[in-house]
Amino acid sequence: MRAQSAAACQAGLGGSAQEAGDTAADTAADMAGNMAWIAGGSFLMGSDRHYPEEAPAHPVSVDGFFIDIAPVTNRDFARFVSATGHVTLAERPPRPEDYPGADPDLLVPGSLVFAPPVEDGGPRGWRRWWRFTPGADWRHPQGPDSSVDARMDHPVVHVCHGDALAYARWAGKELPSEAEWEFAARAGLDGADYAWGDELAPGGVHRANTWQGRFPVENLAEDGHVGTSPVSAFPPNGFGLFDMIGNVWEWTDDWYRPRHRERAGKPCCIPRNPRGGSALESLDLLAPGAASPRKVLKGGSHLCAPSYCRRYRPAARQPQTLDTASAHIGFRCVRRVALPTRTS
Ligand SMILES: [Ca+2]
Repeated sequence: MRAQSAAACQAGLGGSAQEAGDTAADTAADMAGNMAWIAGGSFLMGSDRHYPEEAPAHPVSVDGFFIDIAPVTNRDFARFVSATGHVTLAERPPRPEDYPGADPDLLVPGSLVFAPPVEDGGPRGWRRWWRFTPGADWRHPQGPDSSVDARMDHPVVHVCHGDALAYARWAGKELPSEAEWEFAARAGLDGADYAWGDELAPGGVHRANTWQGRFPVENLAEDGHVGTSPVSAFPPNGFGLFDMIGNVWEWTDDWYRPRHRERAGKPCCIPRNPRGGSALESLDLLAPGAASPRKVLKGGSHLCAPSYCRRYRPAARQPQTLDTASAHIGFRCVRRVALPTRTS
């Protein structure tokens, strides 16, 4: 994936106190207008009906939290970059010492861009359609000759986990846990396959930006969008949240583990605010090269197709190394608040 280390990515973290102060007023505005309050509750997390990494479905509970009503857009991210001077991982040259043995020609700033193969040989792995593209970054999502001028309301992409975390800290927010994200996406439809019910396109109407046609060679765009879409292009879910499903995958701050934990045997023992696995558990020891810890992505993207990757569902999840940026990964933020408890 991205030819740079997680350590290098993380080195870009952490807005200064001044940065945080600069955004206080904006953050207050976000709290009022661009975030939604999700009252806490219990729900069935995961699914036993789809991919094995989603199992077992198990009850958990989460406390209430605020969440962005839409993914962070290019307009939002531009404001962050303007205020902080943040340089994303994709814009920085990788350090050779982080990638011993790497082809020097690949140690240049860039990111992964989707490049559909011409021939239909059937899906045989992501390297067939993802291309490391020098000069691709959040301002140039398709490569150096592209721009976001006409995409300011689209979700920002080509952001690694550290870039997302830096934005969240600047905004006085955090990245969601997987449980928070999934609870918000389900919007009370406990156990449903989709964020809007049990039918992918009820009445033939698409409810999210996904892929129609034979992936990866035929993109029929029956939902109206070939690539990413404006974050308000599709109806919100029952909690008023846009784009929880499709358009771009979203970073969470939970370490990936290949299965959920087993169901609690008693109602008393339902996990409250669960937080995924550990960095060690998240390693893919079968991957070529050095193993790198991975966080959970949620929501699927415009590249998820019924014929290839049915991950346009709240329960779906995917691991991603911290230093990976690509044309279909973005994020949104949460804000956790401690509410007073009744003492009388
Ligand atoms: Ca589409």
